[in-house]
Amino acid sequence: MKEFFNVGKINYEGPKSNNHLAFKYYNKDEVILGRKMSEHLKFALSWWHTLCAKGSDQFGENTMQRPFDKEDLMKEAFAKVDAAIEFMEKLGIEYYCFHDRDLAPEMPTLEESNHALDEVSDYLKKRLEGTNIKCLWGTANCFNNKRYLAGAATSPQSSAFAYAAAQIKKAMDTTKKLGGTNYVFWGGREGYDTLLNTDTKLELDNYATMLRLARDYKEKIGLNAQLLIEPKPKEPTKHQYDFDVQTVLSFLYKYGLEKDFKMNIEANHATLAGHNFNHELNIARINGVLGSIDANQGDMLLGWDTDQFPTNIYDATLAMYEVLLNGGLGSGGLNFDSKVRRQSFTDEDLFLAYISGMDTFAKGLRIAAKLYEDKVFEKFKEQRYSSYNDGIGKKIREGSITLEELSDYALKHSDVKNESGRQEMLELILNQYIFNN
Ligand code: XLS
Ligand code: CA
Ligand code: CA
Repeated sequence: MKEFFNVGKINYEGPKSNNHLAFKYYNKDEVILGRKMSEHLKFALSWWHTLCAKGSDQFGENTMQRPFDKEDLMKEAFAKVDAAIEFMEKLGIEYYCFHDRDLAPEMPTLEESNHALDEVSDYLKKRLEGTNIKCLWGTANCFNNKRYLAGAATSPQSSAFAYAAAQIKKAMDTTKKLGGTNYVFWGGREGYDTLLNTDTKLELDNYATMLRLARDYKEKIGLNAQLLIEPKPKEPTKHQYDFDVQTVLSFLYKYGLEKDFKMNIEANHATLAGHNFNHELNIARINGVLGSIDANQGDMLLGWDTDQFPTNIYDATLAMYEVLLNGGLGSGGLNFDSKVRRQSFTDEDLFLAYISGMDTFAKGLRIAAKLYEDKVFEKFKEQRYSSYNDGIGKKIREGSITLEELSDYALKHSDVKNESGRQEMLELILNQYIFNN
């Protein structure tokens, strides 16, 4: 088969290498904390940003021409399958994620769109036989078409709700066919811009109904995949309903869906919500819903979701630290929901971006593993909260205390002895681990 990319296989050459087209930290078979790096870091290619993004933005046209571009959109869809496999094999990426409409184009009717998706996914399935490439997750694009201008599951139009349901059904069938281990719900346009025209109660009830229907359908067809919700606070709507992990959690509990969904945490969405990436991972972890990661980063000077390849070593370290504390990501992985910048229009830029992102997380894993082994922060926290280990503290921890008892205690012990939180020391230690590992 003819090659699309004029770049060879990307190998691990170690930290001293000056070859940009080589890994410095990602050494897939190297064992860290008893598992191969490739098992800790199940990197996934995003079909949309990698194969479909062409560099256009709100102000300008496409800047990228790809070797698989074709006049005929179906021919292009098949060529993208071949190009994606070549790209993943060259980089040693073992997973991919897709929206229904990235795999195959939207056609004039739903029936034709379904048929197109069947054809391309059949081809993808066949082409993947004998490779070690797998589907991390599938999803439905229920936000692009103008029928979804006011949302899909939260649209004021019941026919839009029904159309979205049909797309989700088909995307779940396709995910099952491709052996996907997760299925994602990103809120798309599930939110609103003004309360003057919005019935939030009905919209949220309907959103829960859609999720319930999807959960039931998953059971019915035996789709063996974790359902994931991807929180995001704003964009495209001003108020997205899935604001952050805590908001989504209370929504799931309210509607009795908390056992059925975990979360796909995106770094850039965390910061848009005014949180750190590791805050969102942490809150998901302690609530048992850390499912998968969208490994990108934003630009703090821009107020929108820039979906850049991750290069921030602090974020990657602290993210991998949470992943290690979580005991891994189970069926989840690290999806590069990332696109090259508009001015980086060559195919080589695409390779460099992935290498850089994979190396950033590999280095983050290496540092996090050391922190984890040495229990640096955990030991400090243990000491910091030790007043809850016995006496009155133990009773508080166990919830076996009354306000009267606490009042009696405080009357006798009014001398609260605080200890330094030692933030500067901990940051200094974190830096030492980053510098030395
Ligand atoms: C957009 C989302 C999207 C989801 C999949 O902000 O991150 O890419 O991951 O629909
Ligand atoms: Ca995003
Ligand atoms: Ca994403």
